[in-house]
Amino acid sequence: MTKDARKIAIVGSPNVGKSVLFNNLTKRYVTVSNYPGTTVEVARGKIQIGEIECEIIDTPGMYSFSPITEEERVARRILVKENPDLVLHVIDAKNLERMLPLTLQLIEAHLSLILVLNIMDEAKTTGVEIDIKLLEKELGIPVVGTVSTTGKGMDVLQRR
Ligand SMILES: Nc1nc2c(ncn2[C@@H]2O[C@H](COP(=O)(O)OP(=O)(O)O)[C@@H](O)[C@H]2O)c(=O)[nH]1
Ligand SMILES: [Mg+2]
Repeated sequence: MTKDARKIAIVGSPNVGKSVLFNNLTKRYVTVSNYPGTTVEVARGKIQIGEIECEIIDTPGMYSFSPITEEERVARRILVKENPDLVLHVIDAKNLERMLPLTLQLIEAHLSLILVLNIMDEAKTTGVEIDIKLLEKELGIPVVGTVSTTGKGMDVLQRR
């Protein structure tokens, strides 16, 4: 996240911990408002990364980059129209295979991406083992493991 990111968007399917991650990363200046012309709420906050103050956006849940629901349309519009410098794709590490297709769609859309494997605590207890280095190599993007409810991995994420 240390590259020249001025605008960061957090994306991913519902219930993967996007909002908990957002609240971890941004402690101040949070505003929640309806996305223009919709009833979908979007939270925006500020985050200080090194010298740079960035805007960070908690987008509505999306399963696919081809939108079906109003939430997905808003999430897509944020990615396409607001040109974030960095996108954090948050997934539930327990459901890696089910969630990777969206990662690939985001890569194909030429978005600058970090894959956040969240809920690593439950993944570990259910015996899921993920080779993060191998995944980074296969995908060609940074991959970080986190437990957003405890803050684990936030330091690593902010250094990427
Ligand atoms: N065990 C565990 N639970 C998590 C983690 N991150 C989020 N959660 C829980 O997952 C649920 C959904 O989180 P939320 O941030 O609302 O998901 P969102 O829909 O992606 O914004 C909440 O009950 C969180 O407490 C994590 O790393 N580990
Ligand atoms: Mg949320």
